[in-house]
Amino acid sequence: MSMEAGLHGKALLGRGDAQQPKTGIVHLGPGAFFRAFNAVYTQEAMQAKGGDWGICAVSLRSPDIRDKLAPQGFAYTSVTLAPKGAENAVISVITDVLVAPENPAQVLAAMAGPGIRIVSMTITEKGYCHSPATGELRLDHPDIMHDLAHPDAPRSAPGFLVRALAARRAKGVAPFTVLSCDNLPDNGRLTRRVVLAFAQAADPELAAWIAAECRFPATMVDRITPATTAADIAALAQSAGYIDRACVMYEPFRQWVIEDDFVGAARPYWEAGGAQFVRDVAAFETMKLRCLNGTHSTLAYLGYLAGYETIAETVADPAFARLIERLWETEIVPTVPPPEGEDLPAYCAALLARYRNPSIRHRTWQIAMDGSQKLPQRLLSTVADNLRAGRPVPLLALAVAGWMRYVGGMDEMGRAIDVKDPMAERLRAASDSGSTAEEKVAALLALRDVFEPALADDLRFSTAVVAAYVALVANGARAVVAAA
Ligand code: CS2
Repeated sequence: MSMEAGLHGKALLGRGDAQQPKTGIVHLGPGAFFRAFNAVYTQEAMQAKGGDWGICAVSLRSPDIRDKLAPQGFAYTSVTLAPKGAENAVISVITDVLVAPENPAQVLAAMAGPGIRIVSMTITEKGYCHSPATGELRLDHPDIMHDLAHPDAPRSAPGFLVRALAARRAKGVAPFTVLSCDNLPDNGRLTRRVVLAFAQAADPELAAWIAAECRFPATMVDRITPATTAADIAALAQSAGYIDRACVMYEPFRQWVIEDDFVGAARPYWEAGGAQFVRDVAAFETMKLRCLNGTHSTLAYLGYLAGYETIAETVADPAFARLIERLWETEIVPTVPPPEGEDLPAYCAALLARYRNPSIRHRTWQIAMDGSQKLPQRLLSTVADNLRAGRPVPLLALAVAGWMRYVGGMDEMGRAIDVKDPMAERLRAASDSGSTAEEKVAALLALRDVFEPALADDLRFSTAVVAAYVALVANGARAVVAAA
């Protein structure tokens, strides 16, 4: 039976009589994670305490999600894949979806509206247009160069934020809070830095106003949410009896830690869904980026090379489960100061159980995307901390070597890998420029947007990466992981 046949004769989900809330949030990046996380928390907040927190979602790239959500009145189903079975909820907090490339002026007008108090973002690492190794805005980024030259028709998130803030300032309207919900270290401060650098280049007085008036709280976000597939849509049609092309499916676990620093203290009551408001998010972010995302990326590269399609399949192989348990114990947890109320060994044990959830089909290939943007905060800062403390890093070096093999573009069977990364061409060229393992590793370590000089030049690290790379080529990822 084809996927479409399973949908035959079923009606499309609609909003029913769910009342359209007033819009208080513009959200950049309406992907699966936003629909599984921010929107769900916001619906729960409004159910608990009300407030005008409807969300106008903005896609900075494709019309895809708008085209799926609009015929459904912007309602969709969120599906929690709990071990005891799926739980569905219809989420109806989205009031509109705008597609920036179609009409950037409309997006700017929405962001400048006085009813908007928060602009939140899930635009992934590369959406910040920064250099991943340093966290600085790249003024030579093509979208940033474009946006500085064409301020009324931006393409990038920094371009939209700064232009919309300029419009508010000109009208005498208070700024909105900028809420980054991406997996970046100290994401609030990073966002502030990027926005101020852009504003400084455009209009220094505006930059001073933003620095004084705007707020950029840091957040730690966590919920494993694979991309929605045609099979997910068909399964929901089977069980719920309607078609929902914008449904999302995710694990039961969720954690949202937020720095409570909003312009005019205006925000939804996200506590209703369990959000934790704290003074210092950095410790939570470091724990999550290093313990979760660090091992996720490790499993993605090495698991993909070993021929595994999903994370659950990868950790069902005891050699891989042991690898990440040892990685946590010997090279990750020793670098993570425990955040208040968190027990790191228990946190890591719970992570392994989350990875094992068989209902979550999270593809290694999906997590392997954009490694150049992810490695610094997921693996490399952990490496640097260990080296500073005089500890060796054989397993982190293996993870980095796995990434290097992966971005070389050829799997262990000699088949091409579809490497998705904004630096894919440069990575491939660096890998191809060397003929030996040493030369390939050296060429990749020389990429300054990924590796800081102090790390690239540290022989304890580079020799470990070369050794792991040689072993991966000679024996294959499965055997190397089993021997590690
Ligand atoms: C994953 C994350 O795709 C990836 O790179 O590591 O999206 C991960 O699933 C989330 O951060 C979990 O909260």
